[in-house]
Amino acid sequence: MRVAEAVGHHLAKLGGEVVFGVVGSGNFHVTNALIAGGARFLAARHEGGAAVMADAWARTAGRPGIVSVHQGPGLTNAMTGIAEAAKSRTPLLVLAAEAPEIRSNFHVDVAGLAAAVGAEADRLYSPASALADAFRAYQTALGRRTVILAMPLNVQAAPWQAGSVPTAPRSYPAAPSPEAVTAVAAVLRGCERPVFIAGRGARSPGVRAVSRVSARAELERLADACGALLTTSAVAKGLFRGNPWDLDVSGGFASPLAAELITRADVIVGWGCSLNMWTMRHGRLIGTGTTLIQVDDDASALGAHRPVHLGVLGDVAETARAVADALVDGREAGDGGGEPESPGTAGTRDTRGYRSAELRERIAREVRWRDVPFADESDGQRIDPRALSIALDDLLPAERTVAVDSGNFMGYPSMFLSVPDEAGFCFTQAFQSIGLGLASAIGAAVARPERLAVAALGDGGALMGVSELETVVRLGIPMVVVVYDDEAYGAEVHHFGPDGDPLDTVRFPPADIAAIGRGFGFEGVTVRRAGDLGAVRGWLNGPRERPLLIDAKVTSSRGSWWLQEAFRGH
Ligand SMILES: Cc1ncc(C[n+]2csc(CCOP(=O)(O)OP(=O)(O)O)c2C)c(N)n1
Ligand SMILES: [Mg+2]
Repeated sequence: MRVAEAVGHHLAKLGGEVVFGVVGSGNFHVTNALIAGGARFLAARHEGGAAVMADAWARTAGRPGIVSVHQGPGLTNAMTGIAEAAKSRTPLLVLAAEAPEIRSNFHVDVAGLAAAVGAEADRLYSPASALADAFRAYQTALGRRTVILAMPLNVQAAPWQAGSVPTAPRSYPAAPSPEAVTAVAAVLRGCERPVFIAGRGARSPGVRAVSRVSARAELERLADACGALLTTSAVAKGLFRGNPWDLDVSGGFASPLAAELITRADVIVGWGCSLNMWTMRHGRLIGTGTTLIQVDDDASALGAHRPVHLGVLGDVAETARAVADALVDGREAGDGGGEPESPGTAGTRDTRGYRSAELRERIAREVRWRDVPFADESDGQRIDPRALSIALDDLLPAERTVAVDSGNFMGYPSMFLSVPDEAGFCFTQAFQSIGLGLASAIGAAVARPERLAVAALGDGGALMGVSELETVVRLGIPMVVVVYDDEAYGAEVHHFGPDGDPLDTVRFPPADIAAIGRGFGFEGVTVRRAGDLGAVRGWLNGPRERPLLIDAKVTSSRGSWWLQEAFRGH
């Protein structure tokens, strides 16, 4: 057996269940061995798409993703997706063939590429060490890292030499210190209007990246014990769906009521949340005099974006559990022993501070963007993106996965479409690249095939990632692709338009994107007014044999309000 085959078999055994990729000679054998070992292989049409699909699959499934690419251009094509995954701390293993000979056309500096985007680099060093090398790389990925494993062609082709194969070390969630638990409990005991902001670390906590369990139950129990309202960063949207105290997303996407309540908080606790400029609107969501606490299992995250009064190093779920124990019966961390309390037994403060009956009703009435009044600017030729999004929210089944590309339009689907839970929202925006939305929807759809995948794209992002339309059709995914088509790089138009700059470089003539979709095998509809959405209803009620592409010609008279936040950032 060649090393390539031994590595593929080994990775399949370690847990490689789905592999996305584009196969060339350098990753042919390793990919086939993964398949022979039981993994499912899904071919993308561009390595950028493959990397994003694997990232989105990992986020949605809550398990590490694998992507397999050819040497040289296979890897460089994948780099944007790898950068997105690395910045998002997605557990992702990139199997990258490598031409080790420096004069080869295919040679690239793999470690240099990895370092450039914040990914980890590892390598199959020799036939004797190859399995241990692959194992180490996989273990690194499990620790919420994106790892590029260079697989030199000569090592891959060598006969495999059986050697000892390490077994996985047991990892434990990081427990917070007893002093930190006492300090957080003391702040929460004394406050009146606490707000919890849950981020990526609450959605798929550190060592639990291998399972789908979020920290929702622990956070809700603690929130009940101290009377906190609940909100999330954009990437964790949906985490508290159904909780009456859920304010949905904090930051640029926050509704007026959510923003008001967050700003009036006397304590904000960020749970596995970086509290960055997006989530905190450059700090403007933090009221003067608000105590800011941050809990994270990564010490370097504490205080990285905002100065915090109290930074706690610890796993989100472990810390929330320990603080709730301390609040409920004065039990302090380390007491251990007793039976764990089930959620809901922590005693509630539904009458204190924020948790009044009036506010509960107000949240139910006002917190969703779609319930915020607006003047519909649809003009018969173009549909207002808010009206479009609300109509789609009504039409699409609740069991959906929404994936959103980047651009001026991005807030409309993010804010106006509800999602069933945190796995129902896939937001690959850490690198702020356009063109990732469609591949994100594919990866998420493969992870949750029972949910209707909805890819929300701008016309720019849609045409940038267009090759993966064929992948949707080939894989038979019954997806809805909705293109918010303003015939422009709207973000740039609204960025520079007010300064009177020429905009010819960022405006485009109309493109019949519905026809482009039909060319790939989609059902394609053009929507200019609400009445045109009947075709969408028809598709939803039909057999959904082909995926649906909606080219929505949207109004674009002004920049979106959340984009103003982005312009402050660069
Ligand atoms: C790969 C990449 N290239 C360029 C940009 C700069 N950029 C940000 S938004 C945007 C326009 C996107 O256009 P579209 O997808 O139509 O969305 P819209 O802004 O029009 O709503 C561009 C070019 C980027 N973020 N990523
Ligand atoms: Mg556009």
